[in-house]
Amino acid sequence: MFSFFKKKKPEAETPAAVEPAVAAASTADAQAEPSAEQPGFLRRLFGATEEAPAAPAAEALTPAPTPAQAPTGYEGQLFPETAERPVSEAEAKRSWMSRLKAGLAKTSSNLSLLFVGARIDEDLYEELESALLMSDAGMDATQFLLDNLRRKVKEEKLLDAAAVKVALKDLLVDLLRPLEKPLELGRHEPLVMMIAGVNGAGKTTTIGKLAKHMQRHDQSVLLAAGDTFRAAAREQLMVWGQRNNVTVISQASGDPAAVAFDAVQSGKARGVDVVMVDTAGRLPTQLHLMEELKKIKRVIGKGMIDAPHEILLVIDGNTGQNALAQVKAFDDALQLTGLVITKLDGTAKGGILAAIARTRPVPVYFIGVGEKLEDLQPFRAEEFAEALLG
Ligand SMILES: Nc1nc2c(ncn2[C@@H]2O[C@H](COP(=O)(O)OP(=O)(O)OP(=O)(O)O)[C@@H](O)[C@H]2O)c(=O)[nH]1
Ligand SMILES: [Mg+2]
Repeated sequence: MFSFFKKKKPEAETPAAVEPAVAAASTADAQAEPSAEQPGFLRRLFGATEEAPAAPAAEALTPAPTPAQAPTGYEGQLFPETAERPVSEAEAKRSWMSRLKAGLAKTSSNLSLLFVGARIDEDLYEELESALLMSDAGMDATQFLLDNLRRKVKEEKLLDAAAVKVALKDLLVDLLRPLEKPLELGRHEPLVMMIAGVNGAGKTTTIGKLAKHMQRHDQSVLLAAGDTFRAAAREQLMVWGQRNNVTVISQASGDPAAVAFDAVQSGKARGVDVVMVDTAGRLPTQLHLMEELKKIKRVIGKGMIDAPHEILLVIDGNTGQNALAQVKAFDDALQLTGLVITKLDGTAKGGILAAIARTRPVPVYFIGVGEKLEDLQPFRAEEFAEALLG
């Protein structure tokens, strides 16, 4: 599922030091990007299906030093390991669809059951309206879907409930399709990603999962422990980084912007493919903390022109309509490039994606339906609609 075009990696550079390196690389050098004409330039896409997943990268970055006192309770696991057995693309897709369906079962049962033996009348539209609103699709998306459904039913003279259900699914695919966008790797060396969101949304776990997916695809990754607010957060990432051979840049200084800057410099010096900057959870109403995020972004830009290249907002899929306020506030503050929606497993609020599509269509790069590595996958409108109304 997580396959993409690969390019031949340049000579591996194994860093000698484990200390966060603050390299004095000239920004002009670091900014030299491969041009589209260069034969070696390859667009590597997450979510493309051209190639099977590759073996993990042979060369490893120096792991982070062990914290003097590793905290108990984390045991280095940001998420439980899955069995690392090779699976075929078709098998991976089948298993993802079944987990997506299971995860969205609460949202989908409220919708799908309405169609069982139903007559196409006003009652059905009313029930559909309630079910969509209950799934947190919001007034606007609900109205939009129902208006179009009524028109389609009339135009296509649909008479049975199953056909109406298919029509609704098609409309949902059309609505959600603009949110579908693969994460494109290899555009910058390194590709710098900043990850933000409210407390407990799943930011750190998502970073861990993405790092593992990327490593499996021959990408070298460096993490910045930018959550300097919770001491445990830094340790959590460091222990995890050590276990998984991922360098984690961390500072005791408590300034997340400085950590992010160091990580970008270090990423450039070490020639890593991806730098991911974790940040502390915060509410959009905590204005000083939103200012802090802007500062982190600005300072990353000082480390590398045009960086951060990706600014992701992680949203808890259980949040419901408040997720919209989060998208708006974080987008206004940071100009988001993408969303990750976690914890769609077990929620009855999967309709939130429809609301996002109508009100603030920031691309959804990944959705999460569980705590395992394989439970985070690229978002595809067709699969999502199929899981809800298939
Ligand atoms: N069920 C489920 N749990 C998830 C998913 N993604 C993350 N979690 C869990 O959510 C909890 C919080 O995750 P974190 O990654 O620590 O969240 P965070 O946003 O970094 O939290 P703070 O740093 O405290 O703001 C953890 O227990 C994760 O395992 C998901 O898709 N499904
Ligand atoms: Mg965190």
